[in-house]
Amino acid sequence: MSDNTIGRLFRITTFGESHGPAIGCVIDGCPPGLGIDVAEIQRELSRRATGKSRHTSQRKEQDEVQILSGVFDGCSTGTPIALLIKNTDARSGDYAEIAKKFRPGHADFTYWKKYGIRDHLGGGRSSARETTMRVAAGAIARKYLREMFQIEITGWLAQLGPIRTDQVMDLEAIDQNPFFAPDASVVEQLEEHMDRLRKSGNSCGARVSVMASNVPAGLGEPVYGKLDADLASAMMGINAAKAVEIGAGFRCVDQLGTEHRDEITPTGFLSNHAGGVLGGISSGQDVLVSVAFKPTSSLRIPCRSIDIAGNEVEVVTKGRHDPCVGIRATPIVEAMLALVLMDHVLRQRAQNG
Ligand code: EPS
Repeated sequence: MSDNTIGRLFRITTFGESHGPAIGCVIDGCPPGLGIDVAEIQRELSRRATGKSRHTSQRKEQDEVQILSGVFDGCSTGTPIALLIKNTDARSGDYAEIAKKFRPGHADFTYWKKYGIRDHLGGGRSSARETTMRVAAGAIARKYLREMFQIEITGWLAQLGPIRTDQVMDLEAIDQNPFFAPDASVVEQLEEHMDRLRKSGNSCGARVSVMASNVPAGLGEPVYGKLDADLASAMMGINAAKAVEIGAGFRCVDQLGTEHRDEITPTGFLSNHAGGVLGGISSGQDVLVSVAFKPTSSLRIPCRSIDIAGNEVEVVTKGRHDPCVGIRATPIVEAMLALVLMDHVLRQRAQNG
């Protein structure tokens, strides 16, 4: 399997499977002298972790990150930073029944078609457990962006199933509820929706939005390294992501030019339909991205499928699955935005000084 790396100058290579001994990454290209605080990385990891509420997977992982290299006296040295998290609570027996069957809607079908290897244990490399490393590396990128540019990244759940959660934007509320919802008044409704869904054995989708403020103008490399193209690629690379919008996104189809264009005045732009990117280059406005996550495919509700020999079978998936992967996706989406901005900050410095 190739292409386990993201970034040109700030390069993250992840490795590991959900039910293997550990999961890890190597960060290559981190500038020297950045304070690396394991507690800060841990804080981000705990925001993403399983089992924080009854609405997510009940797998109990400590997600304790070890820094194996690249840090001396609490600072990055400029050498590769290797991070490792041991897997301690895999329950591989849950997957015995689907060892030779495919879950409709899951990567296990295409992994089989491509590699001819069936690592059925916890989804193997296709598991969302891999996102621990995106979040850990993202915490380092985020720190650099904050210290060097005062860039602040904030993500939130914008919609869960049919319920809009962003009609009120109270940024303080986001980390005060298990959904990362900025509208505290809908939390009860979300709880009820998820309780009903969990009892029925079904799953639902979600939309997560993220914003980066204080992004300097000029990030992004036309024509094949556009900032928005790299953002779309990074976000679509998150497990279960099915769509990405930058700024107005698909809404731009309905807009007239007079509405969509963001008028400019001596004191700034009058709107931000562009999502902070014009011609693939950051404009200095907030960068705005939204990601749609599909409903989880691992369901205990029986369905029709085939086995690896092509025979008709019924599939029932056991285990501790998230009924809505979007609930835990906010820290992941934030991390991907941080990784892409970090890479582009270094690329901008390399060419333009
Ligand atoms: C996942 C399935 C579940 C989740 C896992 C992602 O794993 P398991 O079946 O082994 O309990 O718990 O998420 C994590 C372990 C994590 O840290 O995010 C999947 O199929 O993607």
